[in-house]
Amino acid sequence: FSPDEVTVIFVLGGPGAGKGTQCANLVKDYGFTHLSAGDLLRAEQDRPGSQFGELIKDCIKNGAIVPMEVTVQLLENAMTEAINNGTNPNKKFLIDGFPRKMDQALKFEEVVCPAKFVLFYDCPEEEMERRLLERGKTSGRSDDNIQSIKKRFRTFIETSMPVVDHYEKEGRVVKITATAAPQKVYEATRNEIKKFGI
Ligand code: UP5
Ligand code: MG
Repeated sequence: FSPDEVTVIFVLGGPGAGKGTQCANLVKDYGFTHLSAGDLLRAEQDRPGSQFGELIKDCIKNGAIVPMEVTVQLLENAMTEAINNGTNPNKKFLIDGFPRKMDQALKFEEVVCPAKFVLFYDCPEEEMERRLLERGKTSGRSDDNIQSIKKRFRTFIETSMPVVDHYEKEGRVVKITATAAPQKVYEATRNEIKKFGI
């Protein structure tokens, strides 16, 4: 596909900020295809014969970032598939939880396409921690435990916030406070993206 026929919005925010929850809402009302980088990595980790299984497993448990080549390729494949199988005739994508390191951001916008803007869900750590520990009771995610959560927070502050700051300087960030109930956060999201003609 060519970069000018697709619309990409990056959806960023700390672990447990509510990226996946809000993307699900946006899919229903706007016909986006939702691609969560974390979900794609978890699927690749479990794919029999994957050469990256162990690496991904290790990174996720430790809240570390998987080398960008792996993630960019998974995203590009998923975009191509959604376009080719006809599930996404509008070629509109929400890329959730990516880019979370500067090298990924530059690479993706160079080799795949630039993002229209960045939705950034801002949530205090104590609230994210509460949500993740609650979800951890049933999620089965290897990183929903207090040790992994602390590591994820650290990676977010040290490595991923600089990406948000980079886009902020370019005037491409739509910041949404993510502490209220999901429906309230969604209303705020709708109001903000309206300004971009979406
Ligand atoms: N919840 C949601 N919104 C709420 C609200 N407003 N009020 C109260 N509760 C709310 O929500 C989390 C929980 O909170 C849920 O139980 C939800 O019901 C509740 P969710 O919508 O799932 O939040 P989200 O921000 O999507 O949280 P997630 O845990 O998915 O965030 P992460 O960014 O940590 O996870 P991700 O899957 O993106 O990445 C996992 C790992 O993969 C990374 O740590 C990293 O190791 C690896 N990775 C890479 O290496 N590279 C990448 O590019 C991407 C990921
Ligand atoms: Mg998520």
